[in-house]
Amino acid sequence: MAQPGPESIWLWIGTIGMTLGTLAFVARGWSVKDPEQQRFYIITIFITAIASAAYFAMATGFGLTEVTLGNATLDIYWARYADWLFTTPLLLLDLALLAGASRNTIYTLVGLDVFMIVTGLVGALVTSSPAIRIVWWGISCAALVFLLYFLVKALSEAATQQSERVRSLTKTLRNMLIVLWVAYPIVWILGTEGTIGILPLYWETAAFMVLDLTAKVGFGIVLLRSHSVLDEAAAQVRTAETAEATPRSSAD
Ligand code: RET
Repeated sequence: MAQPGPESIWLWIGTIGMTLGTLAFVARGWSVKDPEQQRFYIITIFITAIASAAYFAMATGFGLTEVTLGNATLDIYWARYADWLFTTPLLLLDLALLAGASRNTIYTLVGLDVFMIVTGLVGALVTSSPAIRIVWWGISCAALVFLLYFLVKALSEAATQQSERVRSLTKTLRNMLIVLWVAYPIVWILGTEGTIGILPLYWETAAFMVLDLTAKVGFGIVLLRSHSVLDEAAAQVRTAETAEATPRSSAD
């Protein structure tokens, strides 16, 4: 098993940050009784709890492997992808539930997301040539572009049924998500995985840690900040569901 180098400082900071985030969300959610609100807490708590375990695994060298490419050896933290595989669909679910998106939208987003992470993992582990790795990166990026397109479309459709406050929260979270998620492939291609070697492993690990903490703990803080907004969102989803379930009158 490969041993983490000096970059482990960032992995420990990530472990602590994710753990504190998890504890804060658990403490805040403990007294929440409304099942619709609990749903957002359950999802968000799992997001940071999974990341906290993944960061601990990376900091202690379990999540690290060496990939040999020609005569170069790359240190690849594969545990990131295990983390993202579960946590990125959960982040999308948080946002989709807030917006009251349809099941088909949720399946599409999660499907594209899983495809994006798995093809990114293949790109990180492939040993045939740097060019092939970059092709996998391109495939993964294409999935991200489709994902963001469907996300923006679904959220703007949902906006018509939302109250002003819920719409503004959805918009803030959507903008955070777009900016942060687009940064990941940039760090990847500039970092160890991209083999171009512009960003050394030490700085790449720091960059991913800041992105992960903002995309998970930061996102969770913004989402769970106001219980009254979450209440409004739940009420809107209930109204939409009732309207869908009510049979049309025979005059239709
Ligand atoms: C990879 C591989 C290269 C191409 C693309 C990628 C996208 C990754 C993303 C990750 C998001 C992670 C989040 C984690 C939360 O803490 C896999 C780096 C497009 C978008 C939000």
